Amino acid sequence: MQDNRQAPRGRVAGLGQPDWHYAQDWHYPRMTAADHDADHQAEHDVLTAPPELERPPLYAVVLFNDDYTPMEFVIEVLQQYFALDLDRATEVMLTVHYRGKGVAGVYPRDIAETKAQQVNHYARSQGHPLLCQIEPQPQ
Ligand code: TYC
Repeated sequence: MQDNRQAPRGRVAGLGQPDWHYAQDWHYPRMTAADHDADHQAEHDVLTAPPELERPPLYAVVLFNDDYTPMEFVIEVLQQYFALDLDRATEVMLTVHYRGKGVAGVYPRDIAETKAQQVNHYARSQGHPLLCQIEPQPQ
């Protein structure tokens, strides 16, 4: 194991002592030979294993059609909350308009829930009935 410890160099701000005065008072506790052995031994004692990571379950954030929310507002929401470009946002909005619902994005549960809540709050704050819900994504 590499030992990167160093004594502080240069003057200590505000105290005005020369280097040697400060340096001679300063030390870490000295490492014994046994400490060194223990350090090296420890490296060999660590068992490593491949990380056991699983992908989180995914949820679709779904928009539902209604007769009142303006198309432009839905497009704005898709761009702002789901980072769709104008063409893709228009496509998704038209899918919702003609087919009744459409997927705005797919995320882990917490993120999907947060986005759906944000969209519903924003729509309500602007006086629109636009509805956004999450649905488990078939894996
Ligand atoms: N049907 C709405 C209209 O004709 C547009 C609309 C699209 C509303 C998508 C909601 O999720 C929606 N103004």
